[in-house]
Amino acid sequence: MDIRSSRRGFIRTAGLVTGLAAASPRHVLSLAQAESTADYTLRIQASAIEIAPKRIVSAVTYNGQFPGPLLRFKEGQPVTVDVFNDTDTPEQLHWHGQFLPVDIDGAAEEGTPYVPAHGMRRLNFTPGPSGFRFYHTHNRAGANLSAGQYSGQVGPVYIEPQSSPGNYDREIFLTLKEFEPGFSRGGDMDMNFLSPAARDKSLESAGEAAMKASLAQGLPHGFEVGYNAFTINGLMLGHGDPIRVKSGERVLFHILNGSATEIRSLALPGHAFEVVALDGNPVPTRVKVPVLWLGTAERISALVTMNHPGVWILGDLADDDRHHGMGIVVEYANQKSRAVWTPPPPFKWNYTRFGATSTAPPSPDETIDMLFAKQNAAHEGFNLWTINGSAFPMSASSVPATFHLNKGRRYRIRLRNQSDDIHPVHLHRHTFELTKIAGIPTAGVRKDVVMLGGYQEAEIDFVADNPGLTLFHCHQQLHMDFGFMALFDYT
Ligand SMILES: [Cu+2]
Repeated sequence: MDIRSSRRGFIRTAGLVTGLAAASPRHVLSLAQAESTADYTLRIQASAIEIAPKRIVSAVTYNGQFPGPLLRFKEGQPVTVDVFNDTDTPEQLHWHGQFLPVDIDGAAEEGTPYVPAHGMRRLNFTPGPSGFRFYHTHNRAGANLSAGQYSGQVGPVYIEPQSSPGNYDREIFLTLKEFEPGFSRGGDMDMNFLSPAARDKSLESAGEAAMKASLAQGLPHGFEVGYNAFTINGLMLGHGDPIRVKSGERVLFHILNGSATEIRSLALPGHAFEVVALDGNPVPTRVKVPVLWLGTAERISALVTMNHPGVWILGDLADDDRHHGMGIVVEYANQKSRAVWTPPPPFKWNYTRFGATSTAPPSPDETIDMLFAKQNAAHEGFNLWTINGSAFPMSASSVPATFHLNKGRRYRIRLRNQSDDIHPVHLHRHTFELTKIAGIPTAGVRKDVVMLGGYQEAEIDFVADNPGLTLFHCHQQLHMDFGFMALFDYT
């Protein structure tokens, strides 16, 4: 998927395609400009994607492929990206994990202009910070399971640092993503993988009481989303080429959870992942782990030394999801057996392992409290989500900011989860530092998404250094679309 080597060829090809599509003079003008200087061209279009032989799904994609093309930028070097929208729906393209101005960032709530239906936007910006980022649609989907991130609008970004990122033989990008979504009334999946596991008793009793009261009124459980097809780089396990490796090779995997709603895990039998970066940011302590866990929109960069020859399944721990496609074969040279899966040893995912061992974070100038709560099935059968008692309005009109920042100050957000769901919460246009996870202090792990466990607390710190409206939300599409969002502004 690395298109850097053929970038000129790629742009020429895109030019040919746009030439064919240019039906009106308005398009011809903008397309002529586009061909002259854009570094990359992305076309949002409805496409058929073959995720396994004769298993073809319809999805809105970037450039007709899933995932979208890998975009390689250089930190601090300005780029031009042309985004064409061939669909009937105005679109938002969000540059997840970058420090960009609001007119580029890609969120209507912040005021980014839409890429108009059958129109285009030319984006000029300076990429950063370096590391593994991604781009995806920021449209609301609501009850429409072909919209928003349920579609195929996800692609990786790698921003090369000004200094060398380290020693490995090659890089492989993997995007994890489900297709064929459907609604269910199922209860929540038991995901007991986070450590520390300590639950806050007051959050738990309040959340349980609210759920009991709702069920006592005769309401069913709110809708959840499930999937029939699971893919890595758009292919179900067993289809497409395996990852071919040689004994002794050091492979740097850049793994993106591109799911709209799901938390994913990965293991490679007989191998360890040395985690070098979380959400694209180098970790203070590199740790070897047998399993990776990624909430929606999280990224992990991990080195694997290929020292266990055979043919293996790099796959999700959930048997059902793996059997429905969530995996990819890793094949050593001169090995031709059937791909083998063996479950990894019991393991809990703990962000604080990757933290700094001897330093403490600076004290914040101010602390912001956020309490997250669920109103079961309260909105046309969907769960409604509130932050400090308020659900973000679902209207298209602009909404005033709830939280106010002063430039240069360091803020701590105390996240408290009064529900039993795990929420991968995301802050736009800034990086935050994890400072406490379920009561355990930590420092030095810098991220833009963090999974907040059911009935748990966490603290994240950030410096207000990028003025403009800034969106905060749960990255689970079903949660963000039904209230779980808030805006920060700068005063
Ligand atoms: Cu959530």
